[in-house]
Amino acid sequence: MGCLWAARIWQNAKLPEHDGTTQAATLLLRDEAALARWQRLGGVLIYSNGSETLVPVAASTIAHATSPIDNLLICTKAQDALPALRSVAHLLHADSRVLLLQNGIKAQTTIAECYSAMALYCLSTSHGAYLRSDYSVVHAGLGQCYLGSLNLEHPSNGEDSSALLNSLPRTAMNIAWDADITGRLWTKFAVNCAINALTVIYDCRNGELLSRPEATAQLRALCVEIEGIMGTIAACPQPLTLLERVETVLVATAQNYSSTLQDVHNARPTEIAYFNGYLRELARLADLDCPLNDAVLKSFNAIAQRNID
Ligand code: KPL
Repeated sequence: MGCLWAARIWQNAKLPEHDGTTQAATLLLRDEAALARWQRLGGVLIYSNGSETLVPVAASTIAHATSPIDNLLICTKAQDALPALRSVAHLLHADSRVLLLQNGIKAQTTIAECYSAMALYCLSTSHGAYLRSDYSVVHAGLGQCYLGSLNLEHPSNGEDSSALLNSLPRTAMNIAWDADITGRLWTKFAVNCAINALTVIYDCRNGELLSRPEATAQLRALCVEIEGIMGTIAACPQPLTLLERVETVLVATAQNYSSTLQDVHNARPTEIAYFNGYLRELARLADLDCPLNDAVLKSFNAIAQRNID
């Protein structure tokens, strides 16, 4: 996602109709090894609609970055978002904006607590993108993006949302403003809690959760349990017809492998602690039991552990 956004922001800033207020993006990379891989291409290669473009996005390691950051887009996994923000916090200024693109809701909530004085925004996206190789990204499915303010009490919240939208690749990334972005994130979180771990347990494409009777029965029961827990969260839009939403997502993405199953297949860290793990924390806070979610976590962890061993 970081490569896709960097390329689209760079392309947007170069459009003739662009007012020139936005500078092209710089990729902030973890270390010298990541920079060396970027130097082989000298930019981001983007494949979309059957064509391939090398976008000369600049890059720097975080250690060598010195320019103040006006807009910081954090495209890491949920567990890496706070450390990523901390690593560049010295480059932010009073008017900087931080845009968070994480799954779940826990990372965003934690950052909102730690950085309450910062103008924080969240993005929720359904764009399909994957890396073919380092810095070579396929924009596979044109989706939709929603952007909204995370800390509604922050003075920046009075800012014209269209100014922020116009500084982003609004058309290429199909971005719309959402005044209740946290409601949207809670709903997506509930959907991820229902789907992602089960696709790992059944080692299946999303759609198979609806065609395998045992998986469907487990999914249905889990949705009821999740709905009960979500009912205790004031910020979560009510009523949440979770099973219907989940079924709609599973039909629309029937051929896809969930992000968590892709992580497991590629032996990468997953975000399950930020999905079903966080759901368990929420249940505890509300004094609720969540035996089905606990069972899902247990089976998931056994599989993930086997994959690491
Ligand atoms: O968001 C997803 C993910 O894979 O993380 C779902 C909704 C399950 C679609 O694949």
